[in-house]
Amino acid sequence: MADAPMTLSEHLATQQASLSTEHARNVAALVGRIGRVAGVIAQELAHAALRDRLGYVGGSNASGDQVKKLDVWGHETLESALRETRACAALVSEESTEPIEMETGGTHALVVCADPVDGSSNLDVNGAVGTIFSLRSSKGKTPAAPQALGPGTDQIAAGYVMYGPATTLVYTVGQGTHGFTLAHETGEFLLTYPDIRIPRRGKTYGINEGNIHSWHPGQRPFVAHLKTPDKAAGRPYSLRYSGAMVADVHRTLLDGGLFMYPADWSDPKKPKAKLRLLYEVAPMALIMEQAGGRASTGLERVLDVVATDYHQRAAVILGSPEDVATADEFYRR
Ligand code: AFP
Repeated sequence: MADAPMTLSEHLATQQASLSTEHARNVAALVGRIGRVAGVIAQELAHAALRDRLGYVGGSNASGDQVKKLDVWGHETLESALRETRACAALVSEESTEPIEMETGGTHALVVCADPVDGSSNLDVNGAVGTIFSLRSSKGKTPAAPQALGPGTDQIAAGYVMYGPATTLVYTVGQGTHGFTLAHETGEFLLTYPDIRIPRRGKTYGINEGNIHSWHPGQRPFVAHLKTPDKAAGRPYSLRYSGAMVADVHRTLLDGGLFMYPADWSDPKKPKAKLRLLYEVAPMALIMEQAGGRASTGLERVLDVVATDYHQRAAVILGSPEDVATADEFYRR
């Protein structure tokens, strides 16, 4: 009889070697709690239409986006769960303009950067959505949130939850990238994708082509290259785009290829990106690199980008290493 798959908490215990003891305990507490919150969010999403949870609350968030009821509910649910662990020193959330400092149980508590409900434009159309999180050291400082500002290489752990036909949690603490599936009957996440390795090249690309006129001069010819038939090179690639970064990154991680959200270069002196660095782009870059992939802005490695603002935006081209390398070549031309 095959062994029962490892649970998330059992797996977290195997990932401790690369972490200091205190950090290890807090990472396990926070990732474990985020896993339990994900089970609650999955339930709520499945019944949202029945519980009048769809639609907008009115007003906008830190990034000027209109806010959905589930955005606020997701943020509040995550915030109270993290507070209970006493392992979270501060929460930087897409749904809160200012970081939220928290009481902790020790000096090695962590700063959590999170997008509680990513892809909220998919909520009312029953499309895939997700939760994205990143853990950084508070360095024992108060206030703790400013310690989250810095390069993506400072991340101690990162992960996401995808709410699709199944609920999947993927995370890394710098020892590879691993995926779990929620067993709804027990509420446990079970290891179903150990040590994910992204294919060196893919067959699909994800990008909002509606923005083609504002792309960097290297981006347009690169996408044209992906569409140009070349049997030997496995081209043309097919376009796959869901509108939720978590769903597009998850497909890319398992199947290879690319997910891209380039900056708006209408004014080359001031390129404007859309996705948020601390709780979207940097965590996905760490997950991708730990699976053998790459993540670039087109001009530099994402993990080298230094965050100086909590809701800072950054361009991203991530996925199969050979495909991202080709994109960088087009940007350098
Ligand atoms: P929302 O959470 O506001 O729906 O934004 C989703 C997102 O941040 C990311 O998940 C998507 O990849 C991207 O924005 C979609 O943006 P476009 O609608 O401009 O394609």
